[in-house]
Amino acid sequence: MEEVLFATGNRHKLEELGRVLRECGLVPRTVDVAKLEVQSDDIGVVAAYAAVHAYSVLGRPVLVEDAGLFVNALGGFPGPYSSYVYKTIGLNGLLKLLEGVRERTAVFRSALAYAGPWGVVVFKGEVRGRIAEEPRGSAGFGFDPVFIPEGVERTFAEMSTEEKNRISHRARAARKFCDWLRGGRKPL
Ligand code: ITT
Repeated sequence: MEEVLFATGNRHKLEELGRVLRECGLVPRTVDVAKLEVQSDDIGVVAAYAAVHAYSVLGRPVLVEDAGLFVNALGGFPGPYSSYVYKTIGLNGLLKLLEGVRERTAVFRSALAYAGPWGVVVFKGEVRGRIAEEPRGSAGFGFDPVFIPEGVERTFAEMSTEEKNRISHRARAARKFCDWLRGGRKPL
């Protein structure tokens, strides 16, 4: 198993990503680097800048993920601001914004950026679903209790990490990263 640095302060992300990366022979090790957060509607841009910045600080190849929940009836809000919105108005605040709204479709998106001497590459994953009427389940983190992926009746917070990883935005982005590595397109 080879180590890959992952700059995150979120242990749930580490756990979810770790399970996928192990399948391609990698173990993520967290590093503590302040995340440079540029403003953009595109989480791929946010992740890319943050990864390049982390690489410039560490001098070693590093992964950074930016993720968010995009609610269609709210024009994509909270999207790139998901972390802040979760910390401020939280799940109940989001549910309040959707009170009486029947069109509850949403997309979870992940952008995984890998920066190194080659520059930066970005892998994206997404999962479509809808926002539940009330929070359900205690697994996972963040908006998991209110997100019901398409084709399932349970929220992400009612699933094991393994189940979530079969379909999640993060796991999908991580598998693309693994495919890229398997293609031999990187010098670790
Ligand atoms: P980093 O240190 O990696 O930046 P973070 O939690 O601040 O950790 P982001 O900036 O990418 O991460 O914020 C994304 C927010 O979107 C996160 O805090 C959650 O509230 C939400 N989110 C993203 N992916 C999620 C998931 O799989 N399940 C639940 N909520 C998620």
